[in-house]
Amino acid sequence: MITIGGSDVAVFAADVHLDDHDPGTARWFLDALGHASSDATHLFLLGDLFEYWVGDDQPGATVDALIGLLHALSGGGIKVYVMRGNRDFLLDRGTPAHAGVGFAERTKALMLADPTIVELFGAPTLLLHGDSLCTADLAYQEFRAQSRSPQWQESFLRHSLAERIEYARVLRAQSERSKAGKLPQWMDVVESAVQAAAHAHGIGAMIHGHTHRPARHHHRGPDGELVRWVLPDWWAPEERADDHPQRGGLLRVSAGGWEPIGPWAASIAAP
Ligand code: LP5
Ligand code: MN
Repeated sequence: MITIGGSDVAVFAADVHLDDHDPGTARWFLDALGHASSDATHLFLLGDLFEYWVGDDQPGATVDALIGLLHALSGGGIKVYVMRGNRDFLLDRGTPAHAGVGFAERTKALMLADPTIVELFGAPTLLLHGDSLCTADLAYQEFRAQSRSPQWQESFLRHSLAERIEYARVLRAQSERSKAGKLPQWMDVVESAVQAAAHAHGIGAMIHGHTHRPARHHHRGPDGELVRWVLPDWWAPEERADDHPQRGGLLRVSAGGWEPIGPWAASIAAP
């Protein structure tokens, strides 16, 4: 088990949705990671780092910049962990024709299973992307089950890069259309799924993203108190109206406590 304690500093982020079409968000996130890395010992990226991921041959200046930064952080002694999300579940799954180096090797990051338990300053803490807790979204859960099967992934990865990018774009558009017809509560976590995960793993804290509803929740369940941190999504495009503030932020955990950093901090009440 990954154990974090003593003078360690762990930093968490999710849902950055990096893409060449949004250089503003990419620059902001890379800057934030650069700053946070001045005293971080562990960095956890909990899914949907990329807008989509079609295989480890995915091209792009933003991809290259992020890979370069993660490689530099790893080289500087920071332990970098990457969990796959629902947009980038193909990270480090290769491509059939890919003789080159995979995502984990290029970044020197460790890929994390979803979910993963870490010991965080004495508290067993469950890390997840968060989509597995959205059990009321039946259409999504069906798609999730299908697209996580190794057979489906293998057959998808056999397509050319151009075809895979086209599929990803079509699916992204379909996802936006399909979300417009869903009730907001279908796209949030389901309390019974949260309680079941806490019970199954015997944890008292949980950190996830995916829902884009940043918060610190306190749940009371049969096994006692559960604190659930929901990380924000990142959004700071260059062409942004002033009445649309940028979204994003990191969660920093040290012996001194849990500290949201960035715009989302203002929305989190003191414990
Ligand atoms: O991502 P977000 O926040 O918009 O919405 C998610 C759910 N949507 C997704 C899809 C991703 O956005 C796109 C993933 C791109 C991956 C690229 C690589 C693989 C390409 C594969 C190409 C076939 O995860 C959305 C949830 C929402 O979170 C909230 O939880 O509601 O779920 C959906 O919109 C899914 C629809 O409800 C059902 C989609 C059925 C799609 C059928 C296509 C089958 C294709 C497979 C056959 C080859
Ligand atoms: Mn997600």
